[in-house]
Amino acid sequence: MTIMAPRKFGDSSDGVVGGRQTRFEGDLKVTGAAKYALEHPVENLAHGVLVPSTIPAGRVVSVDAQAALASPGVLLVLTPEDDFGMRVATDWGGNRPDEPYYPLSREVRYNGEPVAAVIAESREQAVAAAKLIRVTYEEAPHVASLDDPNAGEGNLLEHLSASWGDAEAAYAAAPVKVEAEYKTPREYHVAMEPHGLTAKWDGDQLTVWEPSQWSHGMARSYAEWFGLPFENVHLISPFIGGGFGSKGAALAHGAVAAFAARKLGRPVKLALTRPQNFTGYGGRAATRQTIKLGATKDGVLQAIVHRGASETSTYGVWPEQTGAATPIMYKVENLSSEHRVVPVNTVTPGALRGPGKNPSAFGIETAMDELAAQLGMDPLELRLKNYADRDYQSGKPWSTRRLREAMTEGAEAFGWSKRNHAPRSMRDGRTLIGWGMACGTFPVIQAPSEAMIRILGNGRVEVVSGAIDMGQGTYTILAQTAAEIFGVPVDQVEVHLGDSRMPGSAIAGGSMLAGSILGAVHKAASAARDELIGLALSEPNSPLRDTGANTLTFSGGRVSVGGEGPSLTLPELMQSLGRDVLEIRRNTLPDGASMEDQRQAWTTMAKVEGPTMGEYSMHSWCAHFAEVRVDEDFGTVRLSRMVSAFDCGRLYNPRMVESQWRGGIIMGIGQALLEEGLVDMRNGRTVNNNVADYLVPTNADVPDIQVISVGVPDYNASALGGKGVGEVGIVGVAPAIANAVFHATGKRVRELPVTLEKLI
Ligand code: MCN
Ligand code: MOS
Repeated sequence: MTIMAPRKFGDSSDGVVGGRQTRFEGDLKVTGAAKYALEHPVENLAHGVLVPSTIPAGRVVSVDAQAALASPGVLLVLTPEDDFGMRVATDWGGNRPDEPYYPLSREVRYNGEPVAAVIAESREQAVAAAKLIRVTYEEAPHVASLDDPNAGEGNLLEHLSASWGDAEAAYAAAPVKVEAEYKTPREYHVAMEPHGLTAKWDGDQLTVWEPSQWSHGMARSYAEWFGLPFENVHLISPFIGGGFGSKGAALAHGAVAAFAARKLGRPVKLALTRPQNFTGYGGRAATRQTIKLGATKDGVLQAIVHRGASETSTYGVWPEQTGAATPIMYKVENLSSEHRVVPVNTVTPGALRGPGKNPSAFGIETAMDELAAQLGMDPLELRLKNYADRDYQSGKPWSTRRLREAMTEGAEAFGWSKRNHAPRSMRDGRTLIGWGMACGTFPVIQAPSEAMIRILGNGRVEVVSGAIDMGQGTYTILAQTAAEIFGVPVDQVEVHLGDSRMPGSAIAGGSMLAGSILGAVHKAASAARDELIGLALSEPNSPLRDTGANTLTFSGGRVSVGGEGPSLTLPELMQSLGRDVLEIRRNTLPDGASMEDQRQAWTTMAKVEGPTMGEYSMHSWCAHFAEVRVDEDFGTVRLSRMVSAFDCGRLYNPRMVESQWRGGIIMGIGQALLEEGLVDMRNGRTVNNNVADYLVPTNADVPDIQVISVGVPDYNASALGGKGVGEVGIVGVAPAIANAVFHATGKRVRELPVTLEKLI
């Protein structure tokens, strides 16, 4: 499908990098023309549904499928008995065990794990038949959650520990101390578009229409499962209805659908039900952490001691790093931070917007508020007093850190100076008013990417990349970049994304895509422009040939010598050059990178670089200011105002960025006040596994949110000077709101979400 620019363009100055161009694919989405994975029309479809386990631990003894097989329309029932002939694949590439893979497991490791699947002529028939499947289990003892008395202390992850100075001794000697435990529950992505796919085989070629945050990485996993060359898998994902971390990897239901399609010789569509979305991919792990802060009487931090833990599954390790933000927020000479993972009977938890940094910020940013309260000090002043002049963990200087500006400009816009710092000091009748603040951060992650630019004879400029737009604005910023380089309006650009057969790209994850892919598109487009200039100045039929110029200007849709003399539109230039198409492909790997380097770069995480790989320590930063209104009698909390200031470097499109920040903040509101996966301790099931009972913020829960940019371009962070935007918005929101609730009520809630029963 061709992705066209919106019909309305706003200002022409919007169509360049840094402009406020409206969403490029917006028309297609609001008119329904955009096709999401499960809407893709495929002939002769069969429909699959999963049968989830109903016990949390044990094994499948037998599956009685007789009644299901006799049910109308049923084509196939799959059970752990089947010989799948598949091999284990990896999520991120790298070494994998040479072992068979059973997407339907005989071992049951969590409640909801798929143990059978039914494929039928229609979805309704498959659903009806699935209810007739009888599974006999041998149940084993289980550990339901982090709160289970049998959960234990878990396993220390050395590589996530940080330590310098002598934190325990400095804490013991500090005249002012705070110590507290903070907890966050399981949280879920609840993207509007649920998980699901259609898989179709043509001989040994597999096509998969599936929402994806990483077309190349997921295609590689499918190839690994079936022992195919990467090229044989074609994963198509032009539109995604939200991923938030849940759509970066190929999952068991994808394996079941692809296997069934091959076995039946028919395309198979398999959609997870909303409850199955809670177990198809893990949500954010529940965490707990203890923080001890030692300070002088005038509020100079002496020590931070941090001990954290998060849930993982019994078969995989996903650390939700409670110490991810702790070591880099403040200047401190003595720090010790440790993180443990505690295996329980859950699906392996996973990435959810701002993994690690998010619960980590809840800990350290609430603890700082507690310290400020104990000192009788303004929490803003406490933070400024302990401002980290460098990264004390890596010892490296910041590339850019405008957190001071974020704090002061955010405070100014919020009116923070009018705050009476005593708790319960502000009210409006029976409504207590509280003002709270907290900071947040997210690392700059970099990865190589590739892009292709095609200039057609009719003057249209095409940008082609396997990169993903799940709503962040990838289409828009790529169109702006190409429009700027060729000096054409955005409606002369087409963008093609979301396809594993297109040039390779960084994952739409870790807030790394924009910086990575823009670098590649900028490089390819600049190279294409240079090529055009060379041809225009040398080809015999080019009207620009005898100008004697050594370069040309692309502006206002025309190519000229610095705006003087003869000028041509792109179609005129292409015609004079006798060219129907000019195609240039470039990547951001070092020159001369081998094919193997390229394969690794696009299909694995091998070439991803963290925030301190180079000379500097690079991160996005933010400061949130929240106002809550708490009903004194009922304990209900309403967020009434929010001001957040960010340093994300240069903004490629402030309109998209503001939407990303607000989106992150809104998820943070949910985390602060509503979201909580409730585990039934008897059977390890997440009870509220649907969008009626798992509460996320609605419009009525979201007040006016003012967002402010204080960033400056950071050319260490990316080729065009931007830092990550997609995740930092959520980080620090929950502690800002919980700190506001403390200010309103005098009651400290250390366990999210802040619900009324915790206040009364
Ligand atoms: N941007 C910009 N200037 C910058 C950086 C980014 O204009 N300096 C804008 C661009 O519009 C870009 C967007 O912000 O498309 C996000 O860029 P970036 O921070 O690089 O993040 P990614 O493109 O890698 O997107 C992933 C990120 C993550 S990890 C999650 S989780 C998340 C998020 O984006 N999930 C989202 N934002 C989401 N937004 C929507 N609508 N849906 C999701 O599932
Ligand atoms: Mo985002 S949680 O890294 O997809």
